[in-house]
Amino acid sequence: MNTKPIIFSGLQATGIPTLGSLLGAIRNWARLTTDYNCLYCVVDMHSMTIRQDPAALRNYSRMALAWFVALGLDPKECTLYFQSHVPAHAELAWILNCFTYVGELNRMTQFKDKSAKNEDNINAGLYTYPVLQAADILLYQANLVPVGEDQRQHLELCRDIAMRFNKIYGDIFTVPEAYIPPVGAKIMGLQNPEKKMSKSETENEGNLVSLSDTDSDIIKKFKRAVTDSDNEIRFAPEKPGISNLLTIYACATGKTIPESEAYFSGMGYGQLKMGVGEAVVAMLKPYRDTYDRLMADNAYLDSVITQGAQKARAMSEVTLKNVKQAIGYPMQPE
Ligand code: AQP
Repeated sequence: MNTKPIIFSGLQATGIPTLGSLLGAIRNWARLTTDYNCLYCVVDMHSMTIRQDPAALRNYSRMALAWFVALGLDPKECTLYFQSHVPAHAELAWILNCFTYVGELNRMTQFKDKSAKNEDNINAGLYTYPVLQAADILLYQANLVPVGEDQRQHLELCRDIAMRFNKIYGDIFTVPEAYIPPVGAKIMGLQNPEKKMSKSETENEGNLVSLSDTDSDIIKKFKRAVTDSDNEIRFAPEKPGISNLLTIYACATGKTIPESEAYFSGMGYGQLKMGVGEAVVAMLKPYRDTYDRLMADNAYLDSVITQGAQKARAMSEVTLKNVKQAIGYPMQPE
């Protein structure tokens, strides 16, 4: 039996992952696989909160899973799976909906942001998204949830739901902690460094770096990145564009922010942008080669998907059974 502490995290299959999700989340996931029992999930059920083209959703889901493996998540060391392959997520989400207050959901900033972006489709799923996310995490008794800064509020809600439930029914759920990386927790857009880099932000293509961009696209996007007018390479809140470039450089090279500032000291913005672009291209190269190889190997990917679903189902059923018993559902016939 695996007695290591448990980690759960997920990624939406709404497009090709960005440099933001790589640096803010997936790269950290890979670092945690030796010390933790990790479950990493393509959260295709969450993707339904925004209208999806069925073929594209299926395709993006498979691509996301291939990226997981290419970015260093070894399916022998962790559980990689699709959320929709494990029905317990939806079953627990319904129950947790009944332990979540409308007032709490009204305060979620992501709901407000996403409703503003999708005025013609403000559906109930978008509203209760954080409850499904809580179910994702609590189902596996996760101790730690590595996420970007944008998910902090949802994690707090998940903890509140778990504590509320435990207070009524006893210690059913582990109350999870967020793991938010000290550097890279919020990679900002290259054109709008005041806002997080998001894969669905497609109006201005230069704003995001997608993991499948070509080397020359990446360099071009960095060359056009928004900076400021004082020509001083320094990490500071009043310099969001420069701070974002320094953060990306630090994450891509493994240097600290002060080391990155020192490296570019005395250089101009043009050299900074070029230096960051080249560092990102160099970092992505080996990952991309592996990704291409994996996408060509259907049999291998299918086996990862099947085994991941089996492992996740077995783990999820233990908690779900305890929950059903605790709340008073009639015993299931065997
Ligand atoms: N820009 C970012 N900086 C740091 N971390 C990020 N994450 C996402 N973008 C950044 C983290 O990556 C994990 C997976 O996120 P996701 O793709 O499931 O969902 P998201 O946060 O909604 O990402 P997007 O790109 O903004 O998706 P759309 O556009 O579909 O809404 C999470 O841990 C997230 O914090």
